[in-house]
Amino acid sequence: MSLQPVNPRYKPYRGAAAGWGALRSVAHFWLDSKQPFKNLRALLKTNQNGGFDCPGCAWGDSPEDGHIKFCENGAKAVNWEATKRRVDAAFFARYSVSQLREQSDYWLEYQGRLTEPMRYDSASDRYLPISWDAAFSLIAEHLKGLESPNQAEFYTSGRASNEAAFLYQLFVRAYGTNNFPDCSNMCHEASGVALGQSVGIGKGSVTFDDFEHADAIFVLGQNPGTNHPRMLEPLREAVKRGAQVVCFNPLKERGLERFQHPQHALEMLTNGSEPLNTAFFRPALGGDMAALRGIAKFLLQWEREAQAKGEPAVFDHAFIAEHTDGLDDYLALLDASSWDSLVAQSGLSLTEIEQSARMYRRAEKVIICWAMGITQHHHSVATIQEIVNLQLLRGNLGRPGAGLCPVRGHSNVQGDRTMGINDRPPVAFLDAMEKRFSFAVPRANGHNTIEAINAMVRGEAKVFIGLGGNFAQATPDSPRTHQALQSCALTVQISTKLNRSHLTTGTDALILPCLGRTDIDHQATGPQAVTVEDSFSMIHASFGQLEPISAQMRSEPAIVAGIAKATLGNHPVDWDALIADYSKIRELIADTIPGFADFNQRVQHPGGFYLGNSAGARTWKTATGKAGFKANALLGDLLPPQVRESGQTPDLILQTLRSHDQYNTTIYGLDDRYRGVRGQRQVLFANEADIIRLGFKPGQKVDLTSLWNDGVERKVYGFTLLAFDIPAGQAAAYYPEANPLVPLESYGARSFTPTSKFIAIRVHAAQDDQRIA
Ligand SMILES: Nc1nc2c(c(=O)[nH]1)N[C@H]1C(S)=C(S)[C@@H](COP(=O)(O)OP(=O)(O)OC[C@H]3O[C@@H](n4cnc5c(=O)[nH]c(N)nc54)[C@H](O)[C@@H]3O)O[C@H]1N2
Ligand SMILES: Nc1nc2c(c(=O)[nH]1)N[C@H]1C(S)=C(S)[C@@H](COP(=O)(O)OP(=O)(O)OC[C@H]3O[C@@H](n4cnc5c(=O)[nH]c(N)nc54)[C@H](O)[C@@H]3O)O[C@H]1N2
Ligand SMILES: [Mo]
Repeated sequence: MSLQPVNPRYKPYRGAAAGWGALRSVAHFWLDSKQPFKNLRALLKTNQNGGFDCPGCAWGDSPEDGHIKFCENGAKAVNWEATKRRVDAAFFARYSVSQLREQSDYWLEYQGRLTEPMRYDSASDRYLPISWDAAFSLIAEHLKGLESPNQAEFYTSGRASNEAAFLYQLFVRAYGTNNFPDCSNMCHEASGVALGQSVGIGKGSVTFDDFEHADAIFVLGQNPGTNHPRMLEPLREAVKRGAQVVCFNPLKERGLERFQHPQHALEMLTNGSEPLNTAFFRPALGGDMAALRGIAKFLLQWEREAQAKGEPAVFDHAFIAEHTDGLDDYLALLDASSWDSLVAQSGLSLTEIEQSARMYRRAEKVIICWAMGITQHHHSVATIQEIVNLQLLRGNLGRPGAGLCPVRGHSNVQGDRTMGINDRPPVAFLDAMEKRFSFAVPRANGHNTIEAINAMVRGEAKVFIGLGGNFAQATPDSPRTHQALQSCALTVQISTKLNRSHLTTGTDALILPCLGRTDIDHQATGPQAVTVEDSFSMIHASFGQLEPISAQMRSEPAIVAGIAKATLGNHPVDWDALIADYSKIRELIADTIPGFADFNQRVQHPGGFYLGNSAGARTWKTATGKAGFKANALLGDLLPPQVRESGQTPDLILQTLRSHDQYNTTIYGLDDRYRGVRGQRQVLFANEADIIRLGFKPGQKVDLTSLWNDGVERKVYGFTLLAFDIPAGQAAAYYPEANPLVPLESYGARSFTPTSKFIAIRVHAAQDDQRIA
């Protein structure tokens, strides 16, 4: 079946992923930035030595090759940030906050860059200019007035550089709390938790080079064509040299279907494209764990057959004996899992599970990649541990061409965690901070995103500071999150662009405009570089290229230092001296964080340096010193008990995902080219048979409610039904429009990640087509 919306109003996309359509789209955003020529120069510096790290995704680049290392969506991210449009005092004088709240997320960000610090004035319902010093004093006054530092929440979004993140955590811990809710809580948290327990490090084990050696690359729950376009290149190269790319995704995402690379001019001219995947399996939402267990069960069956016949083993017994523990319990669990239950829960047929198991077995070296389709479920930690279990059976870990690859989202989300943005910091990290800076580090766990929202709703947390991001829209259960922010005494957003979080104010509220990756960061000793870490644990420098459009914007490290100095004085460091010269911050990082010795020297190496990965080196920093097979029980029923307790049966199970024209809550445009959607985002993708079964017609407007056992009505209005090639019983809608449907209490076991890919919904005829949520 091809990816074609049945409703004729939506023209399906017939071009290949990337290619001409991508270039047309880039050109559009380029011209729209109002400074196309400057931005072209900037674009050519994306991901180059001496240039800046792309503010798009966290995919790494080959340190060696000479390709131009940007993609369509990276170009959009650059043009979006490097606009000449300004959201300044004059802008805020034109609109009250209530008026701005009426605008769409798309409109808000489109207005341009935030250029000067602003403070909310409730009397006039407007933002008014404030000086930086007065803003810092106001924050300090609030923070010092709290009964306990634990009454403040310090959010981080994953664009913050290592330098900004390190200073931020140093300040917050010196102030006295580990309340670090961050975007990772909603993203790859399950990967960190699962891998930490299984293999002793919460990061991927592979490097870029491994993709050149793998015989099979499994891609689970990820849409690289839109979200990690630069990943398509190594996948395509892999297929060319005969490796298998095996996809598990309920949607036949265009980038995975076929692909042409914009920098291969000849192929583009002939409009050639070739199949990218060599197999495509379409599991039930949340069905991957059962599918993976099924693959492992086949391996076990074949292992026993091989033993009986005296044929070569299927398992890597030497690896298992030397490096792992827990095998027996896991094999017992495989025996105890019935084929019927695995087939029913996976949503795949037994033949499909067997096919994927054969492809897995045939490959000597396997990489498994995954993203949000795996991490945003109730049982994500268990699912990722099942990925590890499978890889351990054949020693597919810690050797060239094999390993684990959680493909990260934000460009420095992995680095922020390395720098200590962590609500559950490891003891060794805290010890190192305490030793180096001589203050009593807070030891109790802090709040993650869910806990922070609850604390604010209950009135226990009173100050919210956001280092980037859009907390109001990225989080689940939007009305409750908005209420949480609004019950604060002070909300502070350190941001590049206007978003709904600025309009969801506490009693007092500040907007602090910061430099982005593309901007030149001038400080006392000259322009500064920052550093980031990609999905492959490569650390590299990033230099802004464009003159900032306002002298009033400050860098993130400078803003953090300003807040810190106003709150703590010159304790535990001389904040101003660090801002004058960021290499001094890197010296502190080198002193406290393993792997960063000689940071300032090593980061000068073209392409950066490799932080190392213990699991990749077959060193297991787990409690037992081994890589663990984890025997997690399969969920009896994917439907959470809280949904069953609601007393209603869901019409559909909804996943929320990204369109091609968005970066998280940043909406670049209203099209989703590869899925054939134009000019709208308020849509519900559903199977045509389901649409008819539920008594509707494609194109009809519907309201959606979600099911939970707490009696709260969660509802969004006026979604257009789109007949789509999607498995029966499933639906999809865009994030963040569908976030009001995600119950705050619906989060992953051990990860606390909202279950954004599994929401039980009911579909109603729209009460009023005009009413848009
Ligand atoms: N251009 C662009 N780039 C981005 C982003 C962006 O918004 N725009 N966001 C960045 C961030 S922060 C992140 S985390 C990443 C996100 O990158 P992705 O994880 O690719 O993002 P999603 O759009 O959430 O897509 C999830 C994919 O998983 C599939 N899926 C959903 N549920 C299941 C399931 O149960 N099983 C399986 N097997 N598949 C499932 C969906 O069909 C979809 O293809 O991208 C990063 N890069
Ligand atoms: N329903 C649902 N919800 C989800 C998801 C989902 O798939 N479904 N995905 C989740 C995931 S994976 C993630 S990572 C989170 C994302 O959550 P966030 O990281 O909080 O959200 P973003 O949309 O990336 O933040 C956009 C804002 O960041 C600011 N910004 C941009 N660049 C910079 C910069 O360089 N510095 C600073 N200080 N600010 C900057 C701009 O003001 C912009 O408006 O959302 C999560 N929420
Ligand atoms: Mo993410």
